[in-house]
Amino acid sequence: MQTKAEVFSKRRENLINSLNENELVIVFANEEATGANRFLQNSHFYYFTGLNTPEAILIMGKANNKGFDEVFIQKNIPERIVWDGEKIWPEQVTKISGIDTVLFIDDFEKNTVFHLNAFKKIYFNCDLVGLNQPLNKALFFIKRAQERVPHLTFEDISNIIRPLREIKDETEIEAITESIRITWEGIKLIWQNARPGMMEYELEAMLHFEMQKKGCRNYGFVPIVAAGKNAATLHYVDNNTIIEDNQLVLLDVGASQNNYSADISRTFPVNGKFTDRQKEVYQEVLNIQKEIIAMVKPGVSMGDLNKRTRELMFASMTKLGLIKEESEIIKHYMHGIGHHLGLDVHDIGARDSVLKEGMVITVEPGIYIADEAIGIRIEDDVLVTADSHRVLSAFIPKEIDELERLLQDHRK
Ligand SMILES: [Mn+2]
Repeated sequence: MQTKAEVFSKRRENLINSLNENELVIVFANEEATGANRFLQNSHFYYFTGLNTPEAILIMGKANNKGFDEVFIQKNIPERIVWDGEKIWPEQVTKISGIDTVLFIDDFEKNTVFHLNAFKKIYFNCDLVGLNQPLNKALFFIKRAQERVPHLTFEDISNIIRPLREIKDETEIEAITESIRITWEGIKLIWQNARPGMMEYELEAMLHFEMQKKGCRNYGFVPIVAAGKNAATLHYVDNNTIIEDNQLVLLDVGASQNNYSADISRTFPVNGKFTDRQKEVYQEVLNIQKEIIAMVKPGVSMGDLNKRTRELMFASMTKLGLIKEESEIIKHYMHGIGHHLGLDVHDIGARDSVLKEGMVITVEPGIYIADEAIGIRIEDDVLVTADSHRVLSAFIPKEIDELERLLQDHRK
């Protein structure tokens, strides 16, 4: 069994091996949280260090055919400890990340200009900032570095980090699965306790309760709890409408434990029983979802999955009396079949990737009929294995009879 520090060290080694001579990578951690927000780490920074430490900076590079890495962290100021608590100490950083050279942020800029002068190309991570917004720390640093060392070229880190991050290792698959388990506990509580007349946010509170109970502090994304026609608005997150009898509720939810996110959608009748029409539409979505999941294996592309989904959608929508022409599919299904999942809910990885062993993707077809107040999406998280796939969320029920039985057991 590898220790965690060995896992993170291996990831840095892999990245360094992919560098050319005289290339440097600078990965900025996220800045300290402000206001009512809780700190969330930058995914690239976490991937290479395992550190949930704000304001830190990781450097990796290759020079004279040798790789090196070092990390800069904030210093503990004795008078501040009583206010803010202790910041992480260098020994802890080494223990978690496996990085031996731990320096302080205060020394970053004066150290780094010498570094920079010896390199040709710098890869860096930073969030896009609007032209009318102030520069963030990363951009501010790059601007000054460019002025002082004009021979440098800068490139976003995405292209070199994508091939690494899109293939998940054991630790990552376990972390995603743990987030899925917690999400399932939340969905289960909702299924047991949802009743007509409740507000959507009451259901959201149940998910949150289960998450907090497991020590999981963050959502992977703002949860969608959408009743009736709200479910036909794809990014509905108000969650503040009353749920009427006979309505379906669409849940698109995901906990994020240990920085890894789950992403699960389930749709259920609030009173425990589908109407005939709801059942008919649900079954079409479920059949499509199962057929697409069955295709998942190395060598198949996301494009293939999308293409097949459209063919199946056309057949289903025609059968349901919704459309006559293929061009009308977009009226009732307007998103892609899925995306990569990992540290980020829409994880790094191309939307047209050719699947490889170790990738984790979502499969999430939906049919949305605003006029009938029906919006159905069924989403599972799927790992691509050596010659096939494994549905990581397979334990979350989705068959109509299983769902109705489960719902009705709690409504007697
Ligand atoms: Mn999704």
